[in-house]
Amino acid sequence: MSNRRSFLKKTIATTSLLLPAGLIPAISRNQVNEKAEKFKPLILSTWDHGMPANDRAWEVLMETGDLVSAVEEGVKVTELDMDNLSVGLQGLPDREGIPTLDASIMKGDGSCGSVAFVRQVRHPISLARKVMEETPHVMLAGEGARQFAIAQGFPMEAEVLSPKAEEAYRKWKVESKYKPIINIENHDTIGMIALGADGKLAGSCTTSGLAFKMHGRVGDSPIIGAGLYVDDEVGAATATGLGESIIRICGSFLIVELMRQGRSPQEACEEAVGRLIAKNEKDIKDIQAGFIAVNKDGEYGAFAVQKGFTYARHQMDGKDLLTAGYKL
Ligand code: SD4
Repeated sequence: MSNRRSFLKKTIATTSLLLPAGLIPAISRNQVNEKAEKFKPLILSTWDHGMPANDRAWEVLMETGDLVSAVEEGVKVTELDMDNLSVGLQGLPDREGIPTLDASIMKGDGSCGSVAFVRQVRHPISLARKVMEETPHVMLAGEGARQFAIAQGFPMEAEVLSPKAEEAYRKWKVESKYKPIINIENHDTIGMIALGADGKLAGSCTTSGLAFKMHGRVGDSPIIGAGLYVDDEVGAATATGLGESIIRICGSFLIVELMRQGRSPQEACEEAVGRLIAKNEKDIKDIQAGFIAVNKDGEYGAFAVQKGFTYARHQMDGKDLLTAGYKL
């Protein structure tokens, strides 16, 4: 048996506090169609910080019915969270000591916008939305993205490290290994995907990227198809973890395409993780990468290379924090 297949046979740890165990993956397509209404709206986000982000997104969705504003405002909570060292300007800097941010936003009709390697912008997700709505482009990077932010009236923040980032950077500099850190503790990007009551989808993703990365390094999060992909006809997916490994398999696009071919979100996430493992076998022990996905019927799923991947769900019947991943 191939490594990947034997790997796939290992136990999947998936828990749900509110839905009967196994309900979502076990449900047939027709049953889902009948029950779809019950599952909408649905908001999913990566990691524990997905809980407060989902709360805010839910609030915005209930107040305005605007899915794009919901996924933007939701992840803005994380961009401001001083305890999060992987998102926002308080995140861990690159090896020159400069925080640089990546973000993307996408609607199910194919509209999308992203910013990469951007400095001094408190809310890169809002800048990504401006790229989507105010320019003929999809992606702006570096100084051009910053200039666009200034032109759009975004305040420029001073480039001062947050106290936690400063301390971590000082410690890292003692050895300053010229190798991006890819260990499994160092990932906290927020990716959020949402299914509206009208069956439309949207998603957002924002990160400060890998800690102590090379200056100019861009991860998966701002790359449409890698860190985020949304298609109203099928579903949505987003990623967290080592961006290089996710880009290599066009992770989020792959998951949406697998769902288009009939896989459930859970099956699609597992297949994507299997492919990621196959393409990154040499370093896989040190890599964490995880995906969450939803289809337009309101089924959802998640999977990760390593254990310890959490994601947050918010629906009419309540909210919970779930876990997914191999038991390694
Ligand atoms: C990146 N995917 O830049 C991001 C990092 C990440 O939690 O997910 N951190 O590679």
